[in-house]
Amino acid sequence: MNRIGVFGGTFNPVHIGHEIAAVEFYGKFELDKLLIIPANIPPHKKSPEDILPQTRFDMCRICFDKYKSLYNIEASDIEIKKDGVSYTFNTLETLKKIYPDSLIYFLVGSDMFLYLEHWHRYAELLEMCVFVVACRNNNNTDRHEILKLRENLISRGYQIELLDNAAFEISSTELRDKIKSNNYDLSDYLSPEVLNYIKERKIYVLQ
Ligand code: DND
Repeated sequence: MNRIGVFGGTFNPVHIGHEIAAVEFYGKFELDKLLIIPANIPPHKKSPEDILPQTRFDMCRICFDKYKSLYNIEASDIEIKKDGVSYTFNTLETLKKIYPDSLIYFLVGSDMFLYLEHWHRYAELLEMCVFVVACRNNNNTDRHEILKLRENLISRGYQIELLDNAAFEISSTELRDKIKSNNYDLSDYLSPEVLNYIKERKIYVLQ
């Protein structure tokens, strides 16, 4: 059975924490394909009105294009092509039609995993894919909460895996704030392609 990985996000912007987690995910779960899927409108956040979905998609595309010769990873426009809110349930339903004989692995950061019970059609979602949890920080309280929730879900028959990645503590919000204050010393956090794209188009800069 093929293994299709999915990594969904707002990716506003996509950063090195996302990139490292995605590549580790691909390798550890021996994926046949990994789709990076930026949301059109994320269900749980205020819509990033100033940044077009197409712009967030373009940043993902240029970020992950460099892996093409090595891995089967690509940015997918499946959510941004649809109007409205991008519920993961709907996306997985569509992917299950496109890849009927595949097992879907969905990568989430620890913050999103702990929020999972608030996701649209949460119980059904848990039956549609294997959730894989990536650490976002080295906080032991978070880790304890993740293990507790994982144990609970596994005892109810669901499949939850841990990426066991080395945490890379950065968030898109922090990066946007740095750019807004004209701090472009971000080569430790953004891949060069994405940083150039942001600089050239003056994205996130207060006008
Ligand atoms: P975010 O906007 O939180 O992603 O969205 C994550 C995914 O969850 C999207 O596909 C949403 O559509 C889906 N979701 C959320 C809530 C409700 C529902 C669906 C629903 O259907 O009802 P970000 O752009 O902030 O980050 C992308 C992913 O990367 C997230 O899972 C985040 O936790 C993770 N992440 C990191 N992982 C490892 N190291 C780091 C990370 N920073 C973010 N440094």
